Amino acid sequence: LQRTLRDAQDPRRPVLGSWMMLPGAALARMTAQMGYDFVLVDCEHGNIDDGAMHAAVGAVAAEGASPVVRIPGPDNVYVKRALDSGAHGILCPSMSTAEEARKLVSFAKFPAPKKAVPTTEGGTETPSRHEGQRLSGTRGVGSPIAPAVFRQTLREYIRTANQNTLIAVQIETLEGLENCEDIARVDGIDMLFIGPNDLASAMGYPALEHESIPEVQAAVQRVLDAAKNAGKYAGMFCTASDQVRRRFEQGFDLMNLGGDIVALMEWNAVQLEALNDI
Ligand code: 3PY
Repeated sequence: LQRTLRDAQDPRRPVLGSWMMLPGAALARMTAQMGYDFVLVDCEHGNIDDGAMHAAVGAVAAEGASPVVRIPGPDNVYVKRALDSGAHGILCPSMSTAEEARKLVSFAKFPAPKKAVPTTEGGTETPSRHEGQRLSGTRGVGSPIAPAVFRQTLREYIRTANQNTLIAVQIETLEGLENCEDIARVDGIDMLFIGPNDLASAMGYPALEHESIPEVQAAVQRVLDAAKNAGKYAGMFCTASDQVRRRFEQGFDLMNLGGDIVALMEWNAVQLEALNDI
């Protein structure tokens, strides 16, 4: 079952992850060992600071799963810290416009080299040998940590990271919904990921009731269609296996199956309830 995001492209089954909101390398390692394709390290709403993010990313990758960091917002510093920790991908909350999405891509991609460089054999190496050529941005070079997480040399990492790291953006605001087709078409945006609780809130409904509200479900379908029409992946926040099954059948590619807090709270609630009579 265990695969990383990079090779998890079998359309017959969803790409599955777990949502990590609590800090700890041991927790990250144990979650990855469950057989998930990815572990989402939540630095937006989770209790995960920069050091804990580094620890979680390293532990998840060491187990052969993909660490994906949800950054707090579309800020260059957050993108840099997450990718430099070795994240295989980033998830950016509340993406609102195509312009903002283009900036995010630029923060996340190394500049593609344009000029040939002399080689030791006396020839020149042309930029076309650089795999990251198609996408280009302003990401600074420097972290030795990300290459180590990818088990690459720094040179290999710089050549391949633009292609190998996934950029997912959350559609969960009214502006984002209105612009989701344009956002999906931005080169370098790989996935639209729905935050259904925030989307329902933004539409004027109670967040947790999103599953039963037709208008929210129509918006979910619109975002899914926007992603698919642009040839991009679609992801959905889920808290249970039946939701994952339904969303996969609807056409979503990637889902989380709850996460640490959901597991902790639900297991305790069920077990405590079972003892209510004594
Ligand atoms: C949402 O449901 O709004 C999310 O962003 C998941 O945390």
